Amino acid sequence: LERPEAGLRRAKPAVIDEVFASDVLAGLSKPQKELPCRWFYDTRGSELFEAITGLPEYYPTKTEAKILTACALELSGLAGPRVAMIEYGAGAAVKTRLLLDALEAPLYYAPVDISAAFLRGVAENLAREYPAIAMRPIIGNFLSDLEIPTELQTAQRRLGFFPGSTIGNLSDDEITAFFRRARRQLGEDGMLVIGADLRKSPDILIPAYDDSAGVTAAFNKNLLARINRELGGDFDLERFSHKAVWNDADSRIEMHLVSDIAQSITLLGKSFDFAGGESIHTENSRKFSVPGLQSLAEDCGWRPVRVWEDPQKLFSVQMFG
Ligand code: AVJ
Repeated sequence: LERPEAGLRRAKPAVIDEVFASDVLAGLSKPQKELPCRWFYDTRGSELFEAITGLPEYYPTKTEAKILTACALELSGLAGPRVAMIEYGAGAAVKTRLLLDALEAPLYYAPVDISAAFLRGVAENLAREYPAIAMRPIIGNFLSDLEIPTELQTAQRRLGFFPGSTIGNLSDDEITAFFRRARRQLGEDGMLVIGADLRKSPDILIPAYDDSAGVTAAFNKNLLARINRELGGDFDLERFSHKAVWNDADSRIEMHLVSDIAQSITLLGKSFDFAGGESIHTENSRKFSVPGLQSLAEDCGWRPVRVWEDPQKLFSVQMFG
């Protein structure tokens, strides 16, 4: 993908991503301004997320890895030999290896991602480490219909893997659409393993999304920096503040960027007004109860097979069949 030069600050870049532009213009035009969280992950955003996963306050990544380490052999026994593993929103390299190491003679690994370049890197690295597993990267959005290579049907079973609580970014409608598609793609005897964050005290949740080193704040604000870089915006990052709030009714952490003062910003020839204290809603990170996620899955033709949790019940790995 072509990326405009960082040096063209405040000037309209020569190359713009039309989808990004229309998402930003639409989101900033809503009464509650919002930006889709999938735009967090440019190069800088991906680096910042990587840094978040190592923060002492951010429990999800570490906890999920511990659970997967502990449950891998049992999971492998339930999945059986010679599976094709399909990873949705691929790139969780550490977790992928935990499963590939535990599975009995897996035949295929098929990571799904929108970035062809990223997928090439993932497949090349893993091919070296796992010469016996055929790599079949699938370019596409896991939220839309994907072509699953028919070759994968020759495996004993298809095993879907959706780690990292990415499911927490989705609405109920998106989750049920995902479950229904996954059922079609993985087949009636397919299985699905999902990493889902659990409901817990805001005393644990808030610091996880508003860390003392300010990395999550930088991650959130990078979205404005990206708009400046790629869409020629003039957001003053000093005049917006990161905020993480627990929305108990909807069982989710919300991230916002709050305008410290009344101000106007311009991008792509349009101007947007902010009242002092007005926010842009940038992310929902849902926290599930085990029965809550199970009932969504059951509505879409999946049966709960097994749930693994850490002793503190911070995070869950849930298997469906
Ligand atoms: C990558 C979506 C799982 O919701 O915890 C981390 C993203 N946002 N800190 C999450 C995120 C702020 C993360 N997910």
